[in-house]
Amino acid sequence: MDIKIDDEYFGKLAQTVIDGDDEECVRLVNAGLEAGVDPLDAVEKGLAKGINQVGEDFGAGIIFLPELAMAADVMKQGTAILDDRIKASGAIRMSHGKIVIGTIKGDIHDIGKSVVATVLQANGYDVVDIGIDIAVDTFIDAVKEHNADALGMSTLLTLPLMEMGKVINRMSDIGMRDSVKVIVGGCPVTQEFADEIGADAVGFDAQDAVFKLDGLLGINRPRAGTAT
Ligand code: B12
Repeated sequence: MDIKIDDEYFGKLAQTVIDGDDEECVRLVNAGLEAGVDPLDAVEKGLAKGINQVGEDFGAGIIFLPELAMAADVMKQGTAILDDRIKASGAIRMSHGKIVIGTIKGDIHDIGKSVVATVLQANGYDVVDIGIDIAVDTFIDAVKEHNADALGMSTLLTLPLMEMGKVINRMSDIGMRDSVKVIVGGCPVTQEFADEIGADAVGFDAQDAVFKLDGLLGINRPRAGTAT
């Protein structure tokens, strides 16, 4: 089937993420690639628009957790195909910086952290998602190994909150703190708590994570609702 690569195509691609329709997403991505779509455009003009919309709708209480998780999954399936194509073609994906992200020790909540990781990736960051229940030393080792510009830590639980402070203290002890920005998030994480443990920023949702990380790393981009 012939597909025309135009605004309508990108709009349909975005809509598959909003609808949580993985089959249609994969079909449209593959059909687009056959028709010669630039995989970067498919991510940035299509899938990213969809997940950004979903993030806003979730923040506004228009959609709920199941839709959000489904959208993140669809986005991941689409970007996996496109990332493979980008790597295979040797194209260099624009990167605003590299962030290691994980959920702290004692906490297995994965969804919010993964949504943040996906949206950061869709917005031009190299994201290394090291998973859940991550110990202090594992965070430190991953930042070193990937030479990351930033570290993101997530938790939804009150009990292990101080694990975040321990990671930051360890970073200071080994002389890593000045060269790596730290952003924290998750429902019990307040601005006051972030200040107390010496984090650089707290992100209250995925859009806010992009906004705050952009600020920390000096990235300027047009914002929704502002003239482009
Ligand atoms: C789904 C869920 C689960 C699932 C998790 C599935 C998964 N794969 O992640 C399951 C069922 C496994 C689970 C288990 C538990 N859960 Co639970 N869970 C939830 C629930 C209902 C939703 C969490 C969620 O996914 N929200 C949707 C995402 C998108 O939102 P989010 O996580 O807040 O993330 C957003 C922001 O916070 C921010 N963000 C998040 N991380 C980061 C990181 C960075 C760097 C940045 C910038 C931003 C950022 O951006 C995200 C996107 O918008 C919450 C209640 C709630 N409404 O939050 C309880 C909740 C978090 N769970 C709770 C509890 C107690 C538990 C258990 C301990 C229960 C038990 N007794 O076993 C266990 C945890 C065991 C453990 N060791 O971790 C409590 C926590 C209470 C507390 N303050 O400590 C809550 C609040 C429920 C409650 N009201 O009691 N849970």
